[in-house]
Amino acid sequence: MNTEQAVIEVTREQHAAAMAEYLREGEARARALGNRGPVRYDGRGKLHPDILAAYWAHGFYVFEGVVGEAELAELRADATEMIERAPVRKGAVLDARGRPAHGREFAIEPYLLVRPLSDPWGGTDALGGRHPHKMTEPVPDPDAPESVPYLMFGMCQSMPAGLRLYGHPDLLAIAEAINGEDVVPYTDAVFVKMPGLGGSVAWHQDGITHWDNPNWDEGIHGFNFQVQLYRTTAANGLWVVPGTHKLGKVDIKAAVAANGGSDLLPDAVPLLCNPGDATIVNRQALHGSFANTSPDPRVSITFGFHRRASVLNVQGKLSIRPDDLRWGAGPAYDEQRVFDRSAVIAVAVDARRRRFPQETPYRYVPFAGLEDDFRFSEETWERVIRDYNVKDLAI
Ligand SMILES: O=C(O)CCC(=O)C(=O)O
Repeated sequence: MNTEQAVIEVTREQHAAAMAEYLREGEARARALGNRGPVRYDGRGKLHPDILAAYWAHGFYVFEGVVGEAELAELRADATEMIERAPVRKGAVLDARGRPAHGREFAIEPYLLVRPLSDPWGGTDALGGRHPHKMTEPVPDPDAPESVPYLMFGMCQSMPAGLRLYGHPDLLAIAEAINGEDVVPYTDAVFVKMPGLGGSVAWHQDGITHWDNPNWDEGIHGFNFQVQLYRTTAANGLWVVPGTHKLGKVDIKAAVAANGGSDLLPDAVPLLCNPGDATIVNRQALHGSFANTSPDPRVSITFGFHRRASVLNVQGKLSIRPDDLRWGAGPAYDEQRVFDRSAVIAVAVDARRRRFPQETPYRYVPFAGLEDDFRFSEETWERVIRDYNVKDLAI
């Protein structure tokens, strides 16, 4: 646990008021960057090079209007159901209404619950110690629950609309443009930031494996999508420090110290989205989010992709399981593991084809010719989807 930082008690209202000017300035910086717009393709049907250039310049991009109304409604319904079926507290088998909590049968616990407005990782050695500074933790209102959902894992098995989103042709085309046509998946998690309750995510860079790799470059740790189910604001949204994906490992403690100990980092910008927008954030970019003392919810469906070369025969150093956030324990990811985890994409593409027959399905090159073995069915759900996240490719 962090022992060095002084703890200053602020109420939810004081926290929101103290952030107001920083939020306004961050919004203005974000709008000036110009790295946002609808998904666009070039004449060959590949992601437009201007978009890629903006992504590599800033380390993130906001794609507007990726998910339509009907799909958004299905995603919201599934996410709401999953939130409501969370165990009432860690280790409980019932939800807040006394019903059986969701997902007790899965190999990986689907929920990470936290104390309202808390920062569970800052200043701890969780997740390879990648969050060295503890964020401000406002005191929750007296009527706040004991714990709230913070992360929900395994959307492809817990949310039918989540599996279909995983096969979205535009999102997979973007993943291919960044990581190559043999792109492989990483993990997924839904970040839940309930109004006045949601916890913070301390400043960090995601990757922990390749910093000393002689072949290190700006894309070696991949990127994460976030698909937003509600409008995101400077107060509840994810913040990124543009360009930091190029810098190697950032000394986060020093950056906060140079900012007078404040976690309101001066150059950061918020990801401002409407419902249905999708962002990409380079996993090497310095990013984080504040306790949600605002009145607006955020539910961000987050899932990442890697270059195949970044994971194949590489030891998985990052443990992202809610009950085991240490690092360094995993075996090297062999061909079979990469194939098995990638098969989720193949099944997702078919699940999506059935729901949205008017779309042109994404053609996932590693499974070309194998489509019939990975049609969406009860059999593939059991073989490929159930407990797929045990095979996540985390680096
Ligand atoms: O959405 C957030 O608040 C945190 C997201 C994050 O840290 C990530 O995607 O790696």
